Amino acid sequence: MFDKILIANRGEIALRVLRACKEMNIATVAVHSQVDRDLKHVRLADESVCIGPNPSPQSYLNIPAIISAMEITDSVAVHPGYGFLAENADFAEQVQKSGFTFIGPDADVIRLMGDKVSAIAAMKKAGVPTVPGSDGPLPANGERCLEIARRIGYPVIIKAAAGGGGRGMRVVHTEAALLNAISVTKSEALAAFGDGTVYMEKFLQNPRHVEIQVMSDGQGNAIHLGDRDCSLQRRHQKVLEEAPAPGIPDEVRKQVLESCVQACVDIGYRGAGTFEFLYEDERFYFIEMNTRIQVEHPVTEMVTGVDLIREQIRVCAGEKLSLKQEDIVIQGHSFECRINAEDPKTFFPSPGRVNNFHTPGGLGVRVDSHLYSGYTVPANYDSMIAKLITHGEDRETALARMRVALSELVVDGIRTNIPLQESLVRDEAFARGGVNIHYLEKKLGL
Ligand code: MV4
Repeated sequence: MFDKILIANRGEIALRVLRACKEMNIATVAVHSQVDRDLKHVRLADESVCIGPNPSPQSYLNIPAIISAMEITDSVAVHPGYGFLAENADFAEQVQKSGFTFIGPDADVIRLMGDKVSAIAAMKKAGVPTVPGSDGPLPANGERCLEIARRIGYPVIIKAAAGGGGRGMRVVHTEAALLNAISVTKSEALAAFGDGTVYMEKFLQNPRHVEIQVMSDGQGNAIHLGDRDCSLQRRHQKVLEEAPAPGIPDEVRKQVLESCVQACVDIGYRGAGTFEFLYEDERFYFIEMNTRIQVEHPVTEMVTGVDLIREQIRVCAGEKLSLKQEDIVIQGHSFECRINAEDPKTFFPSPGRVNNFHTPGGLGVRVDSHLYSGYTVPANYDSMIAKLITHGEDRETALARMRVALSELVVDGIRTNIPLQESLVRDEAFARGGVNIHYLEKKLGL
C-alpha cells in the first residue's frame, strides 16, 4: 500500500480522501492555495504545502507545482478528487512519468473517454447501449450530414467530441437548420476546446439522467455498485441525487449494469468510474463516462456499504478488487442534497464568513462538509459547501430523514440553497420518483 498520498484538491472531497487515508494508515499531504490555508483538511493532514495564489490555474491546476510538492514531501501517489485535474490525461501522464502513481485509470483511458466520439465507439463495441447517432465524427460534406440526420430522424443534437457535461451542444429540430447548427457548434468547439470535431445523436426529449458506478482493478476484475438518479439539475449542475434510481424494471437494470462491467474489462479500466446514461421509455442510452470519483458517490456508499475511496486507493495501488459482484447488495435508499453558498432565488454565489455551522445527525444521516463555525467561504472556487446525505430502509424513510435533517441544518452568515432543497424534498412529483432532467428548471420557471 502507498506510504504517503498527496491530495490535489480542496473542500469536502479533500477531507473525504484524507479520512480514508487516515483509516488506511497512509500519511497525507494537503496542498492548498493561499486563501485555503485554513481549510479543515489542511489542519488535519500530516503535512501541507502552499502551491500558489488563489486562482485555480496557479494552484489547483498548476501541474508543475503539484508534482514539485510530491517530490519535496516524498509522496508516492496523488488523489485528484473531482474537478480540477481529475480527468486531465496530461496530468496523469506527467505524474506517472515522474515516478508517482495517479489514483485513477491510465492516461490513455482518460484520453479515450475524454474524446466523446472514441468513448461512444468503445462502449458500443463492448455492448453498452448507445444513442442512435452518427457513430463517429460528422463529415465535412453537408449532404452526407443531411443524410445522417434523415436516417436518425429529427430532432437531433450536435455535440462537441471534446465537450461533455453540457458544454458544446446544439439541438436541431429541422433539416433547414442543420448545416448552420453544425458549423456554429464546430467553431464554438474549436474556440473552446481547440478541437472542432462534432458528432450527432438523436435528441431525447424527456429523459432521466441515470448513472452507473463501477470499480475495476485493471487486472481483469470489475464490478458495478448499482445506479444513481441525478435528474434534478439546473444548468448542468446537479442539485439532489439518489440511489438507486427509482422505477427501473429489474431486467432492464440488470442488462445495462452487466454491460458496464464488461466495458470496464474490455478497456482495462482501473479505479472508480461512472457510466452516464439517458433513460427514457425503459431504455438506457450511454452518453459519457466519467473517469473519476464523483460528488454524489456517497449515495452509492450508503446503499452498498462500500467505502468507494478506500477501494479506489486499493486498486490503484495494484491490489485486486476486495469485492466480488455477489458481495454487492443494494440495501434501502439514499438521497444527497448539495448545499451551496448561493442565493436561493438568483443562484448568485454568496461567499463570506460562516458565523455558525450546525449539522444534523441521527440514524441514517451523514454530512460531508469541510465547514466549521468561523470558516470563510472564499469567492474563488465552486460554491458547494456541504453534502447532506440520508439513508433509510426504503425511499420514503430516506426522504423523511432528509426533511428532518434539512430542518436541523444551520449555516449562518451567508446565503445558501437550503430553502430550495427544503422545497424539493416536499415536492409531490419528486416524492413519487422518476422526474426527468427538465423538471427542476421548469419548476423554477426557467
Ligand atoms: C443529450 C440530451 C438529449 N439527447 N443527448 C447534457 C449534458 C451532457 N452530459 C449530455 N447532455 C444531454 N445530452 C441526447 N442525445 C440531453 C442532455 C441534457 C442533459 C443530460 C443530463 C442531465 C441534464 C441535462 C440537461 C439538459 C440536456
